[in-house]
Amino acid sequence: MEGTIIKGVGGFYYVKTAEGMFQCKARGIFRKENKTPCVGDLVNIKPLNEEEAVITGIFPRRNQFIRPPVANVDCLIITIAMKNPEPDLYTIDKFLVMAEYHHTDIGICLNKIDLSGRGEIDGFHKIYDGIYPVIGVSGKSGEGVSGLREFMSKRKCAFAGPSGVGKSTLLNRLEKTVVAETGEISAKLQRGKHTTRHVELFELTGGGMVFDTPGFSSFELPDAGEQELAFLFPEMVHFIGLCKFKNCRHISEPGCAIRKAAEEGAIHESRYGSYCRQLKEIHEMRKY
Ligand SMILES: Nc1nc2c(ncn2[C@@H]2O[C@H](COP(=O)(O)OP(=O)(O)O)[C@@H](O)[C@H]2O)c(=O)[nH]1
Ligand SMILES: [Mg+2]
Ligand SMILES: [Zn+2]
Repeated sequence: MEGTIIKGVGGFYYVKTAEGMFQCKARGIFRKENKTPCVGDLVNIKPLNEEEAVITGIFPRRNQFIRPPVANVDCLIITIAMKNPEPDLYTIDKFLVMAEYHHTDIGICLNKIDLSGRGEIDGFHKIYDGIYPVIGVSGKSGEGVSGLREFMSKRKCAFAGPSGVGKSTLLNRLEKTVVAETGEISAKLQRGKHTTRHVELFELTGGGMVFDTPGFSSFELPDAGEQELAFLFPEMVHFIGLCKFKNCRHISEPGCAIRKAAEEGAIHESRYGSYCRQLKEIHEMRKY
């Protein structure tokens, strides 16, 4: 029987199947093979009775994250707030690179549109339209949430983004059975409190599933080489082969097609700026 691991607690895995939920132990051999079942895994189970089963196999994963420990994320929804906290383009682009690195589908969710004007929202569309879907919502008023729900249907999604942008609030809006705590932003620190501690996968009423996690980090720079970074910016990919030098890093090399595209506006300057800054960070990190 096949199912999906939706929760792991105290050595037990909760596996949702067409026949209902099973509380499972993992087959002993996994430990020997250094395999650990993970929330999001598609697994084979062998029922012992109507409620208990043994996980006998783990299907190959689309991707796997260490922090939070989840697998098979189909789509990462990079969430930012229009205000409070102020959006930071470099942080957004780092989350996007992290998502690309894990081969997920990607959407950008602009939350708290109740706090901003049309002009600010359009500014994000100017940068990201044609690269990623941009969905404006208000977790507070509910505006745009039906569009978000539609975007999330048919796949396993997770929200990623800085604290305080409203990820838990949106989770609560989407599905009544999800009970993520929302934290008021601490006035002093201007960042949300960490309130979600476990990892769990919930079904959405409109189809699809959503991971509730303590949060994804944008800080783990991909352990990609400097040459690979441009491949994680989709709008740069088709220029890469056009550079004069094969090992071009797209900074100051003569005949660089990417820098030229940025100068001509075919690649947005803020995206090219994020690329250069992240390349530098990777370079600095590799020095040690
Ligand atoms: N004005 C406004 N506030 C929001 C919205 N969504 C969330 N908030 C508030 O932002 C704060 C942080 O939300 P939370 O969901 O805990 O953020 P998280 O850290 O990303 O999970 C809370 O005080 C929410 O009430 C929104 O759409 N508009
Ligand atoms: Mg939260
Ligand atoms: Zn180049």
